[in-house]
Amino acid sequence: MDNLAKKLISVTPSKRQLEWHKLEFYSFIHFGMNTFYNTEWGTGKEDPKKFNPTKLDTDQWVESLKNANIKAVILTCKHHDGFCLWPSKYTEHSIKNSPYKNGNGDIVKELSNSCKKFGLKFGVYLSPWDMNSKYYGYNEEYNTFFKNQLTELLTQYGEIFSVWFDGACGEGENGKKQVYDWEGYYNLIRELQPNACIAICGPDVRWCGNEAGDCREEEWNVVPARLSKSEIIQENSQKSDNEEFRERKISSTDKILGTRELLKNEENLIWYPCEVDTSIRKGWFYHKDESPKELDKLLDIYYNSVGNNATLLLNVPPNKDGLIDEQDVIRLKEIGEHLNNTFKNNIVNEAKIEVDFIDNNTNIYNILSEDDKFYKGIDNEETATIKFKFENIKEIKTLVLKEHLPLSQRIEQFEIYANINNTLVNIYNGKIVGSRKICKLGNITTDYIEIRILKSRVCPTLNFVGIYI
Ligand code: FUL
Repeated sequence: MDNLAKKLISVTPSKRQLEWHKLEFYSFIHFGMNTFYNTEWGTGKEDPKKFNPTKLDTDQWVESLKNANIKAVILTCKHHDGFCLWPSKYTEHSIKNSPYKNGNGDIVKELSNSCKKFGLKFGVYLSPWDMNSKYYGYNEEYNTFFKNQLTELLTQYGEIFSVWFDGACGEGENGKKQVYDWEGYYNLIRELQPNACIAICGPDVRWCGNEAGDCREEEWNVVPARLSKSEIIQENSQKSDNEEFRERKISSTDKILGTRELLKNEENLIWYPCEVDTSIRKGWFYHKDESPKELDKLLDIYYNSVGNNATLLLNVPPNKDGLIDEQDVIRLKEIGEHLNNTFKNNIVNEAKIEVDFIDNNTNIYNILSEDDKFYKGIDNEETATIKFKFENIKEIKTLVLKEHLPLSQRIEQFEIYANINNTLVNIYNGKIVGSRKICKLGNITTDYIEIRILKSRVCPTLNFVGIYI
C-alpha cells in the first residue's frame, strides 16, 4: 500500500457522522416571520403581532414528511430576522409576544414532540446572523447571547441530531459586523448534545455549495481540512435575498474536492461528507404564488444526492395557516410511493454469489443486509469482481452499492456487466460509491450480473448490494 493511500484511508467518520450518513433523506422546515410577511429575508423589525398560524399542526407536517420516507427534520428556530419560534428568555422578539396561543406557544416543542411521536429525528437551525439583536456586532455580548439561546435549544427539546449553522451573514441593525466565537459554539454543542452533527459552518457536514439541489459528479467524504473553515463557507454563501442564487447550480469551476490526485499535497484531511440542501418550491419560505417542483425534478435531485454519496435536506415550508400545503402533501406522497416501488423487490438473495478474492475474515454473503457486516477484498489488491448468478431471467431496473464507511471511502472506479443474449455487456460505468450509490440500469433482462471494482485506494469493501426488479 502506498503512503498516500494509507493516509487517505486512515480518515474515517466519527460515530455521530456514521449515524448521520444513515439518515440519507431528511427535511428542512422554513417557517417564521417571513411566512407572514411573504419575504425570504426579513429586516429584524417585523411586528410579532403578525405571527399567527391559526391552524398550526406539527403532526400534519411530520406525517406528510414521513410519507416521503424522510427520516428527520430541521426547524428554522430562528432565521436571520431574529424572531424565535420558542419563548427564549433572552429576547422579546419571539413567539411569546405573538397572538399564537396568546403568547404561550412553543413551536420548537410542538415539532420536536411530533418527531418523537412519529419516530423522526429532530435538528435545529439557529441563524448566527441576527438582524434584531441589540447585541449583534458587540462581539462578546452577542456570543454570550447566542450561546444562551443555543443552550435553550439544546437542553429543552430532547435529542438533537443536527445543529445547522447558516453561512449567510451580514450586518446587524447598528451596521456592525459580528465576529463569531465558532469554537465556543462547537464546544457547547459537544458538551450538551455530543451526538449532534454540526452542519455547514461546522466540522461535521459539508455544504454542497449551491441551493439548487445540485452536487458534484464525485462527492468525496475525505477532503482537505481547510474546507471546514467557517469564514470560507460564509464567503461562498448567499449575500442577499436573491432568487438567482437559489437557482445557481454547480458550475465547472466548482471542482471535485477529494480525488487521490488532489489530496496528494494536502497535509490535513478530514471526513467531511456532503449535504445537498434545496427547497421543494422556489423559495425557502412559503409564498402563495409558488408551487412544488415537478416529481421528476425532485427524484433527479434525490438520485444525484442520496444515490451519489451525499445526503438530501429537502425544505418543505408550511403556509400562513401553519400547515403543509395540500400540493406539497401530494408531492411528498408521490416521492414516497416512487421510492417504495423502486426499492421493494431486492432479488440479490436469490443469487448464487461468487468473488475472485475474499478476505478470510469476511463473507460475500454479508452484503445481503445493511447491517454492520461487510465484505472486504484481499489486501494489496485494488480490484475485486463479484458475480451474481440467477436461476432464471430477471428484468433488473436498479442496482445499489454501499461501502463499509468505518473503513473509509475506498472505491474509485467500477463497472457493471450483464449477460444479455449470451453476451457479456457493459451496462454501467461509475466512479465513487461511498454511503450509497444508486445505479439506474433502465430495464435489463438477464440472469447474470457482474460488478467489477477496477480501482480502489486499497482493497475495496462492500457493506451492501441490492439488485431491484
Ligand atoms: C441561506 C439563507 O440565507 C436562506 O434564507 C436559507 O435559510 C438557506 C437554507 O440558507 O443561506
